[in-house]
Amino acid sequence: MLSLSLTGLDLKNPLMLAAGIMGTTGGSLKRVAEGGAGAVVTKSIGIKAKSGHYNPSMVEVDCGYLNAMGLPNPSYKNFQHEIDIAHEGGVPVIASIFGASADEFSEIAGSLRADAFELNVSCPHACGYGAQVGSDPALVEDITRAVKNATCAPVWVKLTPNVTDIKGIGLAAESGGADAVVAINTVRAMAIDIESGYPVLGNKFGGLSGMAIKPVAIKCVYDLYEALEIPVIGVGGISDWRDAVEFIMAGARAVQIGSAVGNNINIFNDVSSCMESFMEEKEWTLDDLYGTAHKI
Ligand code: RRO
Repeated sequence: MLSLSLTGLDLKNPLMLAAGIMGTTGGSLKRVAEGGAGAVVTKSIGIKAKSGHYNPSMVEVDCGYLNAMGLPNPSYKNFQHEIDIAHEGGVPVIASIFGASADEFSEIAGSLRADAFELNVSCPHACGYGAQVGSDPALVEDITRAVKNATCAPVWVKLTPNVTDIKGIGLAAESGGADAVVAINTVRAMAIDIESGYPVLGNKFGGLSGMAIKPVAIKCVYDLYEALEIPVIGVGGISDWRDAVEFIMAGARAVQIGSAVGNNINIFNDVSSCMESFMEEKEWTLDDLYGTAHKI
């Protein structure tokens, strides 16, 4: 009932693990796959190994989490083995990758074997990477085209909400040949400790995830659905099945869950079984839910 084909991948359900959560080792990705996810996305992987920003790099705030991990990763040169282990979970494994240029992105995509690539042009606190490249439509188009030329796997582009016009960036990804866009990465944010007056995060500022950002993400998905031909994958603050349904009604073909996995590793099984009961009761299919909010 929940199965679908997305950019040529067969998924048993439209629920995926978002990049950045439990995605650095094959063992943790496999564990999430076994907990019912339709696909899993790795932590973002770059050219060189990076240890990330100074701690504290993740803190809980009202209705969410603030992070400035700083793209810690082991380099693509040490990562294929983790993807291969993750595959034992029996669902598609998507490699999230980042780079400073089209050449860096295509070097990684041309070397790793994964079921799809998710291009991270949206991390809000990465000097020379992420949103710094992903706020320029021309660069997004070039990077997407270069990766499409480097791999036969589907290419998804993960967008930042920290721009005036997310549709323009989505259209640039589509022009570059993207098979889908993913919206949204974290929202640029900050917290200050009032005892000391110091910013809480080691990096001073970071990205907000979790329930607080869901309405921001819903609006981005809604706008992208209207502007683009390619599928939109929704992410941002999903914590239960109702949120997943809301994203699909806004125009998401599939959704990703990140922060909420920290509280419940079996959230994918929970969300899919509740979604199925709801759809059975309403006699609705995924296609009936898809984009409903645009039809009124
Ligand atoms: O590693 C991070 O600090 C990070 C990344 Br790559 C991202 O895409 N989004 C985010 O909030 N943090």
